[in-house]
Amino acid sequence: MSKRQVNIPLYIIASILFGLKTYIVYRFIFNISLDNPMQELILFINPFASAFLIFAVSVWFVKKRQLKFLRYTAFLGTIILYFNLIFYRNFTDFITIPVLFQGSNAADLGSSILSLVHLQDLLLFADVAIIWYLSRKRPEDMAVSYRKRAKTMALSMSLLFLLFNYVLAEIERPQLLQRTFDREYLVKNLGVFNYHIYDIALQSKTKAQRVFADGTEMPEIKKYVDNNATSEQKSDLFGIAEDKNVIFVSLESVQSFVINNEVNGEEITPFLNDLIDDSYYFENFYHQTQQGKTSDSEFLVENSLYPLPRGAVYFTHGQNEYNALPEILKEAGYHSSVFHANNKSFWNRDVMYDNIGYDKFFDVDSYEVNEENSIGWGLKDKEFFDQSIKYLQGQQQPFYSKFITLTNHYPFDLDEEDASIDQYDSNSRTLNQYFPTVRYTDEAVQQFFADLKESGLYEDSIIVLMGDHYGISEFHNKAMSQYLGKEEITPYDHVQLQRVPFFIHIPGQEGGVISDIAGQIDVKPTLLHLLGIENEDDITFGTDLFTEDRKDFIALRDGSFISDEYIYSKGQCFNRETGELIETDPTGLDQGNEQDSACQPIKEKVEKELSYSDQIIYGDLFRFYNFEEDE
Ligand code: GP9
Ligand code: MN
Repeated sequence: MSKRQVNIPLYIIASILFGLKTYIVYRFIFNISLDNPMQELILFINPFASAFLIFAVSVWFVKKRQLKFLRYTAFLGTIILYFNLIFYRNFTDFITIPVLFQGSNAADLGSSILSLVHLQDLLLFADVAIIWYLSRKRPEDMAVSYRKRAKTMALSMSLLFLLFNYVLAEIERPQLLQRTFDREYLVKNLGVFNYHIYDIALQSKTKAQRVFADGTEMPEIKKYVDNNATSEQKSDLFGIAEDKNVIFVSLESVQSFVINNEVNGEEITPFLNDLIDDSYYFENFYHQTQQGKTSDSEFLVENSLYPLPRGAVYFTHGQNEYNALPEILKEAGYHSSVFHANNKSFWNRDVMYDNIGYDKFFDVDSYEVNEENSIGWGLKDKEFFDQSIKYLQGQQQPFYSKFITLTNHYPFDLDEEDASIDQYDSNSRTLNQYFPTVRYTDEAVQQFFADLKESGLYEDSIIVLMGDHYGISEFHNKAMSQYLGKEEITPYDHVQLQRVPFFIHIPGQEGGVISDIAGQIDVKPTLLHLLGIENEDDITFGTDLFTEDRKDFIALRDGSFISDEYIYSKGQCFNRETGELIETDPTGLDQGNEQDSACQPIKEKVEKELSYSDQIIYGDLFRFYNFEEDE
């Protein structure tokens, strides 16, 4: 071969080798689930995009430094990858900064570290060895000295490559970064290195907000909740379910409009409709979730605090101090658990559940999931309940167990054999598909009730069912108005569509339909009340739904609200009964009639309440508050 052969510069070789290695690790060592070809493609692209981004920086250095930079970044990158690998072998999760510095995890790793390190792991350093070798043996061929334009070109290429990766990821998972659903999704879509950068940025923001809080805000907030929310009154139902098991079922995306309603002349939820007859059923119960969707609804139920206006509080503030339902129940002798056949890191659940005192999380690894028994997001609900019963029976009693269903999740895919009713016919495929999937969930719950009875658990339990959030978004308003037989969906209708079913089924109790306004914020005080657990020092923004003396509004997370008389949304104030528009711009400033505004006084209370709740979370204020002070 002649001496004039074309040399491939080391930064390119390094990008290819390191990218390839990272891909192999993602694909074959991390158990990353790939649901479609697009995900496969993204997973293939991102290791190379990340590697090229870092290594291409080297072209800006002088030749000697260039090679040094490549050697050390390849080594450091491998170390980071390797630490994640070790962490993954133990926790089946990726490293997140706060968890890494959390004493218990580090200790856990420490004791088992030897079993997590394998001899063949040395292979992971093969590319580093090649890079070192080449840079030492053939420094002249390996380094480049580009002109400025070529350097800029290399940089632009690497950024373009990253952008391309990000755009594909956004197509695959809209709002990936804003919503932060799942560490695995982030790694899958952006790669482990970009994920770490994102995680560090997110955690720094959280930390910075927390630093300036000193607890002086607490007395004012405590006074507010004592006056407005936490009621000390006890209804006749106080303690009615004392020492009973609590089985809480979160109904994925089930909204109230399907209850006692039909599609193509068929009942949509026959089982739930019948269940109303021997349960407490709240027909004006609203979800109060935002971007954190299911996890926001869980947060509301566990804490009676509001989720955040942006992002998922489960992710951003999963390490805060809380006084959550499972912790309170533990004090009362309860064992608590969650059943959900999804990846445990989704919504950061593994971290959050641990923090708020759940004893056990039966995640996807506790279930047998295969092609036949899954659809859409995973295990079908009927299978899910079926496979859960044995675990439920094995638990120490009394228990608090939360079940999170999954099948009725957007885009509402369902196998033909599981559909008992026909789809709707409109321009929205989503709405059309929604009805048979809701019916499927209804049937799954019916079967669960039967299994509970058969297992003997039913009599000693109360069963609570709640829709987690809307399933049909505003995008489908046209189809929705067709279905509801309305000309259009007004902001008033939109608020009313945020109602989700809420049932409290106490075997042996007749129950009744309750029309008072209610929300997810009220679940925690209500359950504690039924279980007869006094919790006077708690700070909750909700109230027990069975007492007379209740706060007079339900705040939605976007600032809309529902009061006995009014519904307010997007600057418009409506009569709650008739839906008639009373005023726009309720500040009244335009008309100079501030005093007469119907919605303004409540709007101010709502804003205050949401801001108090946000302050607690951003400042991690509960670390300054002693929940057992007066006991
Ligand atoms: C994921 C499940 C669904 O585990 O809770 O999440 P969602 O998108 O409804 O928040
Ligand atoms: Mn959900």
